[in-house]
Amino acid sequence: MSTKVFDTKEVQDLLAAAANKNSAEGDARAKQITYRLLSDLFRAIDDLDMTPDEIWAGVNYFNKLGQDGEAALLAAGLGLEKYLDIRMDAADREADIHGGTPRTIEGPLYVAGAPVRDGVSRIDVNPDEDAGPLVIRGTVTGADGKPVAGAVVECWHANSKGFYSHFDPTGAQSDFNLRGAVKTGSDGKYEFRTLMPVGYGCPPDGATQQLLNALARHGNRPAHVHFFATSENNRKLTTQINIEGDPLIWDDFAYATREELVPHVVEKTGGAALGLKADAYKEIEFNIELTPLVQGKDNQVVQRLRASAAA
Ligand code: MBD
Ligand code: FE
Repeated sequence: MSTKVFDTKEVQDLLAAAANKNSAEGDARAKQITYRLLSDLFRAIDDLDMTPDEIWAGVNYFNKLGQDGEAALLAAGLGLEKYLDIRMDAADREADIHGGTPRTIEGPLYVAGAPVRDGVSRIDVNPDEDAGPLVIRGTVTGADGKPVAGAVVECWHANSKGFYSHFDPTGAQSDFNLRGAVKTGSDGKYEFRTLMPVGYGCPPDGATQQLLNALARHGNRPAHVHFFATSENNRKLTTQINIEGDPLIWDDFAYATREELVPHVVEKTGGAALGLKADAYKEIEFNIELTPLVQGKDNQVVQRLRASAAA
């Protein structure tokens, strides 16, 4: 069908009515966004001559996406979450904010409420035969290069099957396994004693993987560890590191890799004295440089629905 109806009065009136554009009531921002997104969709339907069958397939896809609880997973997989990072990076440059450890996406699997320890936390609660011991440690510094005392570094990552506690379909993990929080002392140092993660893969029967299949894309991430770093006088940092050597580092379905976020993995011995499960272990030094508040405010605190639990 080559007929175009988008620009007709009938369609334009329909859009305005659907978004209640000409009323003073309602949430002005919700109306603005609804009107714009619906307009863009209507225009795309016309331009691409989308069929009713395609539209209903799409509508039903949203139902499955919700049933599967995967809307935030799809947001990561379609680059929407990365796009927000690109915009925040650009906003920082525009505000002349430079330096600091680069941000990268939070992803959908954070759980609030991990117990906060002083300086060091051992976070492998459950044994994991296939995972070797890993120490991740570093110093939190401010823009002045000095250690930040009282910073809270949180981390969370997958086990050797690529599953996260609280979201593990096998039910094998205890609450807060491989999730922790450490408060820095005056030296700014933090340390997590844990086990080496393996990369995540989207649920094979889920809505996200279904769309990725249609696009001939995979739904896998390289092995990685997530971080939040918060402190009173700096902006919150949301970031991740990748495990050096993972073949998917530059083929992440969620586009979270950044060159500065692939620290070296160093082979060490002396794990027994640290209480690790083997004497030989791997160590990653990941120093975290925070950026100052903007006019006294942290403009990096993102509100989104997050799981939480009591430790
Ligand atoms: C993850 O572990 C993750 O970090 C992202 C972004 C998406 C899915 C699973
Ligand atoms: Fe993750």
